[in-house]
Order: sequence, then C-alpha cells, then structure tokens
Amino acid sequence: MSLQVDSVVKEIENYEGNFHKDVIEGLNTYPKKLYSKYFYDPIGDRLFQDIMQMPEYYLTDCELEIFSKRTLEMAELISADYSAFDLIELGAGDALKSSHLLRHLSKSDIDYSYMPIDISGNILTVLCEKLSEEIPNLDTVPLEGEYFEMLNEAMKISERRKVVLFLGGNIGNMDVEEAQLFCAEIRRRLSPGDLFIIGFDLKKNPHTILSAYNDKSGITSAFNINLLHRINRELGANFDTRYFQHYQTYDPISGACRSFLVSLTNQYVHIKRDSIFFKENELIDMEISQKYSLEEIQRLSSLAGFELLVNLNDNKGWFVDSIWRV
Ligand code: AVI
Repeated sequence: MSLQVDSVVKEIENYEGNFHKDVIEGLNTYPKKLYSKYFYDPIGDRLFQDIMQMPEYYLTDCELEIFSKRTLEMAELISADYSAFDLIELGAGDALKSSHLLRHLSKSDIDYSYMPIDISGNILTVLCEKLSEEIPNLDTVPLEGEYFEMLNEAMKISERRKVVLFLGGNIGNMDVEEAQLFCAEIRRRLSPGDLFIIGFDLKKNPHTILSAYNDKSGITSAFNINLLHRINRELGANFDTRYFQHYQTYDPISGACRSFLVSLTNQYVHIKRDSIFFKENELIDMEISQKYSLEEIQRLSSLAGFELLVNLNDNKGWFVDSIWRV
C-alpha cells in the first residue's frame, strides 16, 4: 500500500473507531447522547439539503441575502489595507454563500487565495471544478480534513494575512461553552490583523425558531432518525426506528434549541457486543442549535480575544455575519 493510501485508510479506520466509541459512550451516559456531527452520511447530506429548501428553515436564505447584498461592505473590510491574504473557509461545502464574496474580490486586483476546508474530499473536488468554471482566475487550495488540523496546514502553506470564514450558523451546533473554546482555539492560531467571520442565528420570535426545527413535513425528524439507521448500517446495530420519536424544544431565555429522540417503549438495542436499555419515554439528546443575542455575540468575541468590527444582518434582522479582528 502506498504511504498516501495507507494514511487515508488509517484516517477512515480512525473515524469509524471514533464513531463506534462515541456512540457506545454516549448511549451509556445519562442523559443518553449522540453527536450531531455524525448526522452527515450521504443520506444525512441529502436530508440537510432538503431542510435548507424548507420554507420554515430561514437560516440559509438570510445568510445568502447578507452575502449577496452586503458583499461590498464585507469586501471593503477584508481588503482594507490592500495586503495579500488567504481566505480560509471552515466546512466550505458548496460555497454557495461565500462564492458571492469570491466573485467580488476576484474582480478587484487584490491578491488572495481561497482555501476551502472540508472533511469530504468528494465535496472539495466538486467545489474546485465549479469554481474553476465560475471564477477561472481564482487560486484555490483545497484542504481535506478536520478544521484545526487543516488550519495548521494553511498556516504552513503561507505566511500571508488570514481571513477565516465559519458560516451557516454552524457555531450554533456547539453549546455556549464549547463555542467559547472553539473561538479561543481559532484565535490562538491567528495573528494581529487577521479576521474571523462567523454566521450566527439570532434570538427571535420563538415560534419562528421552533417551526424551523419542527417542520410538519417531518424532514428534521427523518434527519435525526437517520443517525439511528446509520448506526444500524455502519455499526451493525438493531435500532427499530418505529419506536423512536423526534421531539424538539426551544428555550427563548437561554437560546438553546434542542432536538431529542424519545424511546416509545421499554426496549433493548444491540450494537455488536453491547446491549443498551431504553426506558419508555427516555430521551437521547441529539443536537443543539444555539441562538444568540447581539450582546452575547459581543461577549463571545471579547472572551475569545477578538475585537468585534461589525455585525452584518439580513433585512429581517434574523441572522448576522459578525466580523471579528485579532
Ligand atoms: C448545520 N446546522 C447549522 C443546522 C442547524 O440549523 O443547526 C443543522 C440542522 N439541524 C436541524 N436542522 C438543521
């Protein structure tokens, strides 16, 4: 086996090993817990695409509006001193929003490279092909792997100024404490003058938020239940998904929007050698989608050692892309 293939195989084995370990540990704690980062297998990816098309799920449209209508303001802040830079996007996916910014920056004569980071090599290949057609003069350096590892890699590739994007409200999938640690870790890797641009879903009418995660069509429910199917498929488990029901909550005071699966009966589930007992009405904590106020965003930025430059919001004031400087 070549060294490269060998390391890819090791990475996959590691991922599977961690998946198994996380599932067993999570289901043996109280309350039971599964990690939403495992939602995204090929079926989960498709379900998430469906979620983004749902009329109730406003987040994508709001952030797309910010990137398409406030591009100029964003570009001016990014290129304020005209120095060359690397634009690094954490979890770039199809770069639907950032491509507005890329197009705009590429029309000026500012020197920059785009470094999309994603765990999926396949997504990066598709993205690079799309970008080479849409923005032929763009210098794209794809980085496949985990965020921090690839961020370290980006630092080794060049010493230019860094602008890091973390969009989509993905910061919301961490609780507030994790988000603080995450932002501090980003800060540790950056230097004075570097920027960090984060998308936050804001606190708003609680009905609007709850509907986005509790759709009548059942797509969000299927998105959660798919993780049980994934555990069946990949870890040889025997979840009977008829006996688990999606349950969503939103606490407007803390801003925590949480999804759970409820066991509808007393049941044992076997995952290879492990057997796990679920009491009737027992919950599995599946995901947090934390919502923020502007004050909480300000606090998060200063706790992590950044200066908040500006919050760019959509017309309805439901979402902001917050621009922070080291
Ligand atoms: C990816 N992430 C920002 C989504 C969110 O809004 O928390 C995931 C999601 N979960 C249910 N619907 C969407």
